[in-house]
Amino acid sequence: MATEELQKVFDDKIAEEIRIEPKDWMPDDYRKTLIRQISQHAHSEIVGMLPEANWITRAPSLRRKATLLAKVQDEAGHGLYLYSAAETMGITREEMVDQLLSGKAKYSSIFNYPTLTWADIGAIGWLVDGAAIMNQVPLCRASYGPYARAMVRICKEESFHQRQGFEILLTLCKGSKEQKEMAQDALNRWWWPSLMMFGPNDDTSPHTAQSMKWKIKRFSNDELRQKFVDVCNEQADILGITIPDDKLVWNEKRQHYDFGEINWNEFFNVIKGNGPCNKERLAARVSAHENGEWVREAALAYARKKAPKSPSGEFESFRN
Ligand code: FAQ
Repeated sequence: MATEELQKVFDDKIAEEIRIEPKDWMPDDYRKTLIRQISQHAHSEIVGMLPEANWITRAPSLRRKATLLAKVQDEAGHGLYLYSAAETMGITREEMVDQLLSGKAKYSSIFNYPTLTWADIGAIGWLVDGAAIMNQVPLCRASYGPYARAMVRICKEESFHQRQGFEILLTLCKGSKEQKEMAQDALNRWWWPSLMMFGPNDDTSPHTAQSMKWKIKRFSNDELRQKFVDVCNEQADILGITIPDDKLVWNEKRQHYDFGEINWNEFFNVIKGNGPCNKERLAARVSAHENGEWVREAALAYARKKAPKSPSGEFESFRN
């Protein structure tokens, strides 16, 4: 088929809400955009384990420890489904990992902030997973099949994460004066970075318009950010803590909350690599990759040999 005909088949599928699948023809830029977005998303899930993993050994009870451990493990799983979805577009896992470890690839700005207290773990669940859900539920309807399908499970798991975070904060807010202050302090530090997760304003976002035409994105960055602000305000009231924005006010005419200006200098500085923890996060990933060398070698050696029958035999084959 000529390129124009292939393009028409693709355009018709997008118009009729028929999913694009890996073996289908697609424009180069559609492929490029999806590889960029899905791989950045996968890297975010992987780097996103670090701020919370920081609290696994210090969680205040066995129940909290087990829940946090499971949550961090879920994020690793999300990274793996997403790397697999990106691989269906023709990029290899090694290329993506190289892009992350060399500092070339982006990952979400939010994971470059430190987790200073236990309340930060509550704030991450409530706000960061909350923002992730707001952004990712529409991605379950993205036009590219493998990405959309991966998002279904991811969103279900993120919903549990959001609730466990809210419950951590609710417990703190019902506790002592110091615990409530800790929750307020976490909200003060995580609120604005959470709003930045949705990306630049629509008029400065280079990718939104085209991604919406391709039905990868179903809502713009500003639309999703607004929905998030609207729901969080009510949830902060239930917690009894205050969102740190004196411009946050209900606008009867718009039927939405107005809110203050985001510090975009801070955002662009963080995504350029100069946030509070960028260097630490990348160093942790590089070190994990280097320390995992023997696992990759062993897995490869195992895959090259025939699988031995007994579990003890498996270890033998790793050593040989
Ligand atoms: N941080 O034109 P746009 C999670 C970049 S997962 C860093 O608006 P687009 C789960 C953008 O890549 C969180 N960079 O671009 C979890 C582009 O750069 P490029 C991640 C950002 O793609 C919870 C440039 O700015 N979620 O939280 C950010 O149309 C708890 C221009 O931006 C996803 O990845 C940012 N915040 O829209 C894990 C969801 N925002 O490539 C652990 C899927 C923008 O031109 C613990 N992704 N940039 O150099 C998306 O929905 C979109 O990619 C957006 C950006 C909305 C993030």
